[in-house]
Amino acid sequence: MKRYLTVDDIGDLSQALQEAKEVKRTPYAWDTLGKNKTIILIFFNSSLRTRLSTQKAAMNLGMNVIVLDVNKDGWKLESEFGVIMDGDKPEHLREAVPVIGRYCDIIAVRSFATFEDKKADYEENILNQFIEFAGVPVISMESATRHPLQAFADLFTIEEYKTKARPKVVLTWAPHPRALPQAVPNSFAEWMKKADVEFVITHPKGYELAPEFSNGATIEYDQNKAFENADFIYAKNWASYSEYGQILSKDRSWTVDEEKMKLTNNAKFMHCLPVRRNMIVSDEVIDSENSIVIDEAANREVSAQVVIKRMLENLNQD
Ligand code: AN0
Ligand code: CP
Repeated sequence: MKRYLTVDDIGDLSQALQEAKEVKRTPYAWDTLGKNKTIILIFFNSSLRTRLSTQKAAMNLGMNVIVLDVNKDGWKLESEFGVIMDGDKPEHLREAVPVIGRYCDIIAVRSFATFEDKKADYEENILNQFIEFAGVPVISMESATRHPLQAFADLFTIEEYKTKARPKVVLTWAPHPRALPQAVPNSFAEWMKKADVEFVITHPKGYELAPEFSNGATIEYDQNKAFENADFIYAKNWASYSEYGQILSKDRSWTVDEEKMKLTNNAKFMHCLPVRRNMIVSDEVIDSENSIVIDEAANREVSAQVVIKRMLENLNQD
């Protein structure tokens, strides 16, 4: 594996899930695979889970780990081409990325959508410069349009908890005070459409995901109807795609609460975290026995380890 950006990079899903199971059972079975290999985790945005789980996964494989918070350390990095660099950014990605690639064997990067320019976000302007100029494998730790380590962990968690062959999985929009990216729901949709699940997305009008992600999924605008018979409720806020980056609603009737969970088939509650209580989900639901958010977050270590392990196996072959 040379890059990990979308669901296509993982290949066969059942094989990936099998590998995840093995990694979870014996995390230290490959603890010399990464000897004398270095991974850098570069953050343009905040993180708790991604930073810790990816670092832990790399350490399980015996790697050296460097973490760079671009907003605190290093120079501010320019990403536009052809600009006169007379502003606050002293260095361009065009130099910084290949330099980092000389020190490290794998680069993992987090760079959220800016919501300033829909085209630049959906063309993955920053991530693509890493892929083009790094000279080493690149892992997305959430890009402008996708969060593939999260979606892999989510599918693995569903696999662990499902009680029937083809569970009903509902992705529901929920209110939030700030404009959040579409990366998490985009990736979740991308993965669920490939998995053996009945997949339904519910959101208010105006919150349609980009067609490349929503095509093939069932869209149900009535949240109560969507919840009927659900086995998994996956809550997430995102800002509008059509009115790009706008908050069109903060309607708290979309908050996942006990009344709504009663409509389901005793569904498990999932969220990628961080979550705002009593905006996205009520205290009662997230604190209930049906909430699996902590196990879901724990599985981030597993998905990261499968991806890094595959990259190391590939590097060792070269
Ligand atoms: C981010 C998002 O919605 O994309 C990260 C989630 C993993 N969330 C926030 O910024 C609160
Ligand atoms: N779920 C997730 O990616 O969390 P962090 O933003 O804390 O990394």
